[in-house]
Parts: sequence; C-alpha cells; structure tokens
Amino acid sequence: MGNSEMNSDSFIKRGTLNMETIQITRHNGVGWLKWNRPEKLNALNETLLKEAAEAMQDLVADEDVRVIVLVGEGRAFSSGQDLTIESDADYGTYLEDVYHPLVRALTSCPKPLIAGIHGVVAGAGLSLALAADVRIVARSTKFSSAFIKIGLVADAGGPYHLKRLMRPDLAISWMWSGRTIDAEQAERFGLVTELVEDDVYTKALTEYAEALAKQSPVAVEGMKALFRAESFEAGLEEEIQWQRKCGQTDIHRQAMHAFLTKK
Ligand code: LHQ
Repeated sequence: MGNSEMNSDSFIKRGTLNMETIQITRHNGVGWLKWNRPEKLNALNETLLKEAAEAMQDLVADEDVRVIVLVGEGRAFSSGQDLTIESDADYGTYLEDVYHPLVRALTSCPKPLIAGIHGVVAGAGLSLALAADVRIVARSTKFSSAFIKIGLVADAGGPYHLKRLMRPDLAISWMWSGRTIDAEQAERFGLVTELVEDDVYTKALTEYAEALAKQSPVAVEGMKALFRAESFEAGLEEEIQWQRKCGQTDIHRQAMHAFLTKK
C-alpha cells in the first residue's frame, strides 16, 4: 500500500499491517507499533517518522486499542536519526515538519504508551522512548546519548523528558558526555520501569501490556490524565470529573457488588 492510499478506513482495522517502515499489530487490546528497518537498526527516516505519526492517530482513535506499545524489529529499538539524511538539510525545518508531529502524538497520547526497549537505543530513538509512560527494558540494552558525538543538541523532545525523569544535572552531564550507558545505569538514572532478562523480554513486555489492557480503560486513562494535571488545583478539579465517570462504569459497580456480597 502506498502512502497516498493510507487513510483511517483502509488502515489497521484488524490484525497486522505492514507499511513501508513500520508494522502495526493489534492483539488482546494492545496496539503494537514496530519500527521495521532492522537492517539499519531502525534508524529513523522521514518515511518512518511520518508513518508512525499516522499510525499513532489511528491507534489512539481505535477504541479496541487500550494500550500502545512501541518496539523495534531486529537487534535494536532504534539507532536514532538516519544519518544518510541530506547533508545540506535544514535540521530546524526537518524537526518541525517531520519529528514534531510524531513527538507530539506520543507525548500527548491519552492511552498508556509503553516503550519496549532492547539492543540499542540512541539519539532521537532514545527521545521517542522517553515520551512513553513506562519503559520495559531488556538487560543487555545500551543507551547512547549520541547527539553530541556528531555535534548536535539532544532533540525530538528528549531534553524535556530527561529533565522530567532524572536529575537535571545528571541528565545534562550525560548528554554533554556522549556516553553509552548500560541498562543498569539507565535504571539508576530513573529511565527504566522494569528491567527484564533478555530471554524473557518479549514475554514480559507482552504480559505487562496485556494485563494493563484488561484494567478499566476509563480508570487507566483517567489516571494518566491526573498524573499530567498542570497544578494541584487543576488535579483536584479533574479528579472530580474522572472519578464521577469511573463510578458509573460497570467494572466499578460489579467490583463493589462482589466485595459487598463477599463473592
Ligand atoms: C545506520 C544508523 C543511523 C543510518 C546504524 N543512520 N544508518 C539528527 C540529525 C538531524 C535531525 C534530527 O535529529 C538528529 C538526532 C539524532 O538522532 S543524532 C543520533 C543519530 N544516531 C547515531 O549517531 C548512532 C549511529 N549509529 C551507531 O553509532 C551504531 O550503528 C550503533 C552504536 C547504534 C550500533 O553499532 P553496531 O552494532 O556496530 O551496528 P552497525 O553500526 O554496524 O549498524 C548496522 C547497520 O545499520 C549499518 O549499515 P550497513 O549497511 O553497513 O550494514 C549502519 O550503517 C546502519 N546504521 N545506525 N543512525
């Protein structure tokens, strides 16, 4: 299917769909968005970034999808920006037009967003992973702050998320160094939600995502919204709406009934 033929009706309604550079699979309430350029360690090119932004829109709009997982095909999550980009490209315009729609779609995603990280995660690939709510990480993963090594600032929303997730002095010191760190160090930095052994990584990731997809979708989304409230008062205001909504769901009523009748 060419780009021009992609629209919400023809796109990922059921099962697995292969676009040029990503693969989308939907199973047990989980929408899997997989970077699919394994021969280039899932380096992020323009096609991939645009296809992923479109896929995110569809996955968010699809009410059968309760949890979205980002993963990479092959031996890496992503090696960052595809460095075969034209050397005279205006990176500012490129970020604005190509990266930012995807970065916004990830960061504003109302549904739980999980990054499943293995192999290598570098540069802008790291930035995309940091936009997720949780990161399930295989123990042998290497985290590379590659940007400075090629004379660039960290981008694709990376600095914002790093500052949110870890101590700002450690974050900027790491970005200035260009160091590659292992998954244990990344965990100490606060970038890892669950560190799992390589041989159980896919299973652990699938179980985590599918268990989350079984929870009350209203409570799960509400929880995410409340964790993003802009202030204490805004949070109190928003919890009124969310808890009212949760209180009216069947899942809540059935759970209350079961408790009260000791079933
Ligand atoms: C790649 C890449 C890659 C293309 C591996 N591109 N082919 C930058 C610019 C503009 C605007 C927006 O923002 C940014 C932000 C950034 O993301 S900057 C950071 C960019 N990423 C990097 O600097 C990492 C570059 N890659 C590497 O350092 C290594 O490939 C790592 C350490 C990730 C993995 O090393 P190895 O395990 O030894 O694998 P490899 O280097 O042999 O890579 C396998 C293939 O993938 C190889 O292709 P080939 O045809 O020779 O088999 C690489 O050329 C290709 N590849 N990363 N980013």
